[in-house]
Amino acid sequence: MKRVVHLLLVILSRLRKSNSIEKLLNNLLSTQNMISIIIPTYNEKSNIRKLTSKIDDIFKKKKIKGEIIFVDDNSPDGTGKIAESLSKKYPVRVIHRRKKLGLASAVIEGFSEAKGDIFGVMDADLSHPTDSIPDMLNPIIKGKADFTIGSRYVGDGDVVGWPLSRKIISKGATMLTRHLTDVKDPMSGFFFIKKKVIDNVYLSAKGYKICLEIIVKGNYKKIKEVPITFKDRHKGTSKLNKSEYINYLYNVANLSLYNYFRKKL
Ligand SMILES: Nc1nc2c(ncn2[C@@H]2O[C@H](COP(=O)(O)OP(=O)(O)OP(=O)(O)O)[C@@H](O)[C@H]2O)c(=O)[nH]1
Ligand SMILES: [Mg+2]
Repeated sequence: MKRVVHLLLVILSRLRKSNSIEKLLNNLLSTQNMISIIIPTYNEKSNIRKLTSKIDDIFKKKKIKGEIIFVDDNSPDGTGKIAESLSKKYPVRVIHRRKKLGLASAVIEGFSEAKGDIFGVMDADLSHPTDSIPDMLNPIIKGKADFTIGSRYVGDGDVVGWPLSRKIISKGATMLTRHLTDVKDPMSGFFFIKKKVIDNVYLSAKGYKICLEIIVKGNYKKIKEVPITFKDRHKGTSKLNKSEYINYLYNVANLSLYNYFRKKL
């Protein structure tokens, strides 16, 4: 018995010396219900101030412990510097990358730096309604879903300001995912997940539609789509180009193969 007690004391004193217990406790306290919102940016200087202040308002109003992580790809318009200056006033961190490396890889890099236990992703161009953040977080916090998606295609969800051609392309691209998921808006760029949804999940970091990849590969029991009104960007220019459409087709093909072989195994 004496020996066991002695052994325990030795282990405890070692742990204390290495600060492991404190670190463990600190980690548990600091990450409890903390929300990390990842926002990829490329040339969004006219949008990020307003976006940050709107998200911060929500954090304060709803007493959310949250952080915003901008992942900027060395935007020529100086978005990175502005984001850095916002970090003095708001709970903002900035990841600066050396060049334009793509939206999906920016989000993945944001995930790897995030401190929260719930991760959110949204665009910087004010297309996604910050007012919907609480509605998207609630089901996750209450344990009713592990994954919520801001959806243009359920209930009162809507798109404002898109020309007919863009609507048709979006609907067509969504139809191509029907064999992969029942989610009505799997191409949404606005979603929240519990951290564990992507634990040990390899995300390819290619292309534009990271939400679809997480739907196919993630660890979750329940997804909930929350209706949102998506507004086309007012300021800045779109980064969506022809090569992204081709990339998208390539990604859907890849995910289809992934799904096929997973079911076979
Ligand atoms: N870090 C990083 N962010 C990007 C990159 N491409 C796009 N983004 C950001 O990703 C988000 C979505 O890009 P958007 O250009 O708005 O794409 P979209 O919403 O499909 O198209 P529009 O709203 O019509 O412009 C925005 O916040 C962009 O600034 C990139 O290569 N790197
Ligand atoms: Mg946009």
